[in-house]
Amino acid sequence: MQDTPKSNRLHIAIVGRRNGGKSSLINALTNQDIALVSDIPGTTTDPVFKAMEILPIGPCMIIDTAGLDDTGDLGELRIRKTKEVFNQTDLAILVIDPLVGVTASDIEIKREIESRKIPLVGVVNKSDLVDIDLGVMEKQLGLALIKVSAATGRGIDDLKERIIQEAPLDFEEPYIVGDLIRPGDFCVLVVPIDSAAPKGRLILPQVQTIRDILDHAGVSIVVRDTELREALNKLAEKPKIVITDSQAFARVAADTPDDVGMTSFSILYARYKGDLAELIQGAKAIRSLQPGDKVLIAEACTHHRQADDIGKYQIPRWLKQQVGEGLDIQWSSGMGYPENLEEFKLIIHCGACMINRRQMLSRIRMARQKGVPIVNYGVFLAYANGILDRALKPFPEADRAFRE
Ligand SMILES: Nc1nc2c(ncn2[C@@H]2O[C@H](COP(=O)(O)OP(=O)(O)OP(=O)(O)O)[C@@H](O)[C@H]2O)c(=O)[nH]1
Ligand code: SF4
Ligand SMILES: [Mg+2]
Repeated sequence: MQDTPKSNRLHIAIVGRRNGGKSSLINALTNQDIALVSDIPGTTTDPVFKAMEILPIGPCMIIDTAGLDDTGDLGELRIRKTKEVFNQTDLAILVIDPLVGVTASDIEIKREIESRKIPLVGVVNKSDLVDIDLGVMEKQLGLALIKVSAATGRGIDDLKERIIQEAPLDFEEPYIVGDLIRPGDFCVLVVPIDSAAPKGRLILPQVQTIRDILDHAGVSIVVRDTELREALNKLAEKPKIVITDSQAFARVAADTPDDVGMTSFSILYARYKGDLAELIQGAKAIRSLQPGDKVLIAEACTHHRQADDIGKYQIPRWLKQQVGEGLDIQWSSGMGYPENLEEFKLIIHCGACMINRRQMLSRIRMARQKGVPIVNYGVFLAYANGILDRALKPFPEADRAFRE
């Protein structure tokens, strides 16, 4: 698995004949005009990858593909490229064009997908144009089909429902750090033992990260920030990654050589629990905050507050330094958000250690629905310390989202 880093996003490939409405279906699924549509067969010529959130499925990578009935040498090349896409497909949607019916190329591609054990959802598109006898087509293809219309939106909710049912289970359980390391790699975990550290134990994100490193045959070296430099000097081999508590970010960044990957537990958790690329958008929104704006600091549980609690004191202090006194900061804790979410200019969410990924994704989704950018503590602190740039290097997709 170490050779095929797995993204948190569900990779959905849309395949089928030319002109069947594959690109139109992507636009219908995402409610956006992102894929190029035209009535000329062969409009999409190469696989096109788009990272996006499909409500209510969550973060996905949609892969638009060229039609599989393409002719000539160029056609063959396109078909080969489309088949290569299957190497990174978690789920495929086969689009049947009822104006043409089920064809040999539909049957061939269905067999190809099944032989690769990729979950497959079949749809008959353009149901607004013709009367479709689903039973006959299902028999010809040997696959259950859903009637949809990319043009009118009919059946799109059924399709989403089916995608959720068919999505592989491990989509729910991405790695913490296991996809970034190879067996034997050294991972240095920096855990400051200060007044904020609980007595006699490590906290859950630290423990789970160690477990994930063990599961992937990596080597964990756990040190305080004060011993980091010495530990790095003594190691015979450069570590693959240094993972630090957010609070020690600046010091750890200074002690870690530039060519060693470095990130924080909170950023690993933003990725593990939610959608890092989406939380990066929230970090960017910090820049445009103005006096008078409302900011929500949302925590997923009602934990005991420390003397210099991040949510209660540290983040508000930093915001006030940057934006001035007039910022209207409000807090929420526990399972819900306030009713008036749309009034906020930014939501700053905790690390979500007490809730699962689906719950955190749904909180991100709610924020998005209300048009409010959301960031979490880890991403926020990295941004505030001016080292988000560095902490995102191990994650190319999020890094791109930050720089765009
Ligand atoms: N009436 C109707 N037209 C549709 C529907 N879906 C797609 N079309 C039309 O069918 C044509 C082809 O749509 P595309 O989405 O470009 O099809 P495609 O499968 O991506 O085609 P290629 O990229 O050429 O392989 C366009 O003219 C669309 O407007 C639908 O549900 N109903
Ligand atoms: S990170 Fe969130 S869920 Fe975890 S203890 Fe803090 S407030 Fe609770
Ligand atoms: Mg197309």
